[in-house]
Amino acid sequence: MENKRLAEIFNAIADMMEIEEEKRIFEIKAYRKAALSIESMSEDISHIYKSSGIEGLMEIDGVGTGIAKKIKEYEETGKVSKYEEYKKRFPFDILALISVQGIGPKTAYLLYKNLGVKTLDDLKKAVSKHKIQKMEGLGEKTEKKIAEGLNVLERISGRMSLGFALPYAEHISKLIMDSGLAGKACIAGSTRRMKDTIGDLDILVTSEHPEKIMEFISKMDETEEVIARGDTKITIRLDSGINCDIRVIEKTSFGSGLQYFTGSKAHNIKVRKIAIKKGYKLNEYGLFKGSKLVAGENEDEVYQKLGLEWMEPEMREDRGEVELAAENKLPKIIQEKDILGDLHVHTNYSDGNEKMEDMVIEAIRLGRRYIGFTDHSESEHIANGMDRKKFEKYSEDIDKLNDKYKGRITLLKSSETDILADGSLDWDNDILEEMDYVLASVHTGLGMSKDEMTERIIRSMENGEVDILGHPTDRLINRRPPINMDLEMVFEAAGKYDVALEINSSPERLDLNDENIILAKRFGTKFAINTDSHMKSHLKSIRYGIGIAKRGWLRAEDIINSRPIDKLKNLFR
Ligand code: DGT
Ligand code: CA
Ligand code: CA
Ligand code: ZN
Repeated sequence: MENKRLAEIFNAIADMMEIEEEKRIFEIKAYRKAALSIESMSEDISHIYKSSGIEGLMEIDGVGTGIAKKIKEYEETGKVSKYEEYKKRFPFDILALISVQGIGPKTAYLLYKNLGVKTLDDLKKAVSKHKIQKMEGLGEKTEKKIAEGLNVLERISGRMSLGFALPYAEHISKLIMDSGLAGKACIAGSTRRMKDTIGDLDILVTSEHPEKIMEFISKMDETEEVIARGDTKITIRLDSGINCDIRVIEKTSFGSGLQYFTGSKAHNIKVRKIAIKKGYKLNEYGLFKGSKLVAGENEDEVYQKLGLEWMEPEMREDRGEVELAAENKLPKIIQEKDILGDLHVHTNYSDGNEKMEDMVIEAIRLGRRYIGFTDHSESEHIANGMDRKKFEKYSEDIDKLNDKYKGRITLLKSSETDILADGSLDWDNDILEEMDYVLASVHTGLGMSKDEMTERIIRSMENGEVDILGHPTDRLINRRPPINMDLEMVFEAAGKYDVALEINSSPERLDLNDENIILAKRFGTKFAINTDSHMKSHLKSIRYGIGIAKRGWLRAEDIINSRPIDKLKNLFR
C-alpha cells in the first residue's frame, strides 16, 4: 500500500513550500490535508486509481484536481516531479528533521545551509559539538530546545498512532482473507486492545495451509522485507515502516491463540496463574487438563472454563480486571452504540475542508443524533479563525440547517475558543452566550512553564463559561510532547467547575489517553469523546476515542455525548 509514502511526499512538499513560499498558505494546507486524509484511510490508493482512475481519486476527502494528478503521476512513474524538483533544491531529510520539536521547515533549511545538516545523525552531531548556538538567528536557546527535542524523539519513536496502525492492520487482514487461503484473520496485540500507540501489528490467521499463507504474505506488495520466517510465524516489515507479526494457527486453537496474542503480557501472566491454580495448562494452543484439550476454539470459552467473565480487549492490562472478572463484577463500559453525537467539528468557516451542510449530511449518514460545530475563534490565525462578522454568518447558517434537518439531527452552536496566554477566552461574553456550549483549547504559547500553564488553564475554567476542555494535553503523537502542566490540579479544577475533558479521537492526537483518564476520574470529571473533524472522513475516527475511553474503563454515564440531546442541553445550561 503506497498511502503512507504518498502522504510523506505531500507533507514534504508542504514543508518545502513553507521555506520559500510561505504566502501560498492555501496550497500548503491543501497538501497537508491530502496527506492526512490519505494516511488515515484504510483503502489502498493504488487500488482506487487502478479501478476508478482520477475521478476515483477525487472522491477522496481533501484530494482536488492538482493533488489527484500528482497521485496519478506517482502511480504511473513512481515519482512526483514537483517533489523531485524541491528535493534538488532542499536535499535534506526534511520530515526527519522537523519531527524534532523546535525545528520547523525554515530552521531545517538554516541548519542545512549553514552546517550541512541533512539527517538526524548530522543534527545530533551538530548539537553535541555545540555548533547551533553559534549560528546567527538560532543561538543557545534554540540549541537547548533542539537537544531536548532529540531526547523526546528517542523516547517516543518506533511507536505509531493507533489511528494509523488500525486501518493498516485491517488492510493486511483483508488481503489475507481475500487470498482465499485463510479461514479467519484477526487483529490481536496492542491494536486489538486499542492502545494509543502501537509498537508492531499482530495478526492471527487460521488456515489448513500455513506454508501457502506464508508464501502469500512474503509476496504481498505491502511486504518490504521478510524479517523472520518459521513454519507458522512470519515477521515482515511493511512499506509503512511498521513491523507485523503474523501467526498461523489451527481452527481448534483460534480462541486460545487470540487470547494469548491479544495480551497484554501482564494480563496473560495473571490469567495463566489462575489456570495453574485450577490444575490446567494454558498456552496459545489451548487450555489443557493433562493432555486433554478443554477449550481452545473460542476465546470466551477459555475464560469461562477458568471461572472468568469475558473481558473487553481494551481492559486487558492487569489493572484489576482479572480479579473483578473472577467475581462477576466487571463494570459495564462504554460501547460504540452509546455515543450519540460529536461535539468537535470544523467546517470551511475556519480550517475545515468542507461546507457545513456536507458535514451534516455525513453525520446523519453515520447515525449521529447531534453534532456541535466548533470553528476556531479569531486569534487562531493559522487556523483561519472567525471574526465577529463571520461568526454571525456562521451562527445563521447553523440555525438554517437546524431547521432544514429538523427531526433527523440536531446541530449545536459552539466555537473552539482559544484560551489566551492569561487564561481569558478569545470571545467576548455576548458571543459566548450565543453558543449552546463552549469548547476551549490551548493552541499557542505551548512553551510556558508548568506553573504558568497550570494557572492559565485553571483560570479559563473558573468563570463558568467553559463546558469542554479540548485536547487537554496538546500532544501530537511522535511530533509534540504533552504541554507542561500539573495534571492533577487541572483535572481537579475540571471536576470542581464541571468542565468535561475531551478525549480527542484524531489519529495524530488521541488526547487524553487512557492513563490521563484514569487519573482524571479520581476527581469525578466527565468526558466528551470527539473527533475534531476537519473533513467528512474524520467523523469516523470516533472509534479510536471510544477505544481509549474503554481503556480508561469509562461508562456511558461518564461521557456527556452519550446523553440524549435534551439532557445534554440541560447539562450545558
Ligand atoms: P506493542 O506491540 O508494543 O504495541 O504491544 P503488544 O501488546 O502488541 O506486544 P507484542 O507485539 O510484543 O506481543 C503481542 C502479544 O503477545 C502480547 O500482548 C502478549 C503476547 N506475548 C508476547 N510475549 C509474551 C510473553 O512473553 N508472555 C506472555 N504471556 N505473552 C506474551
Ligand atoms: Ca504488537
Ligand atoms: Ca508483536
Ligand atoms: Zn484545537
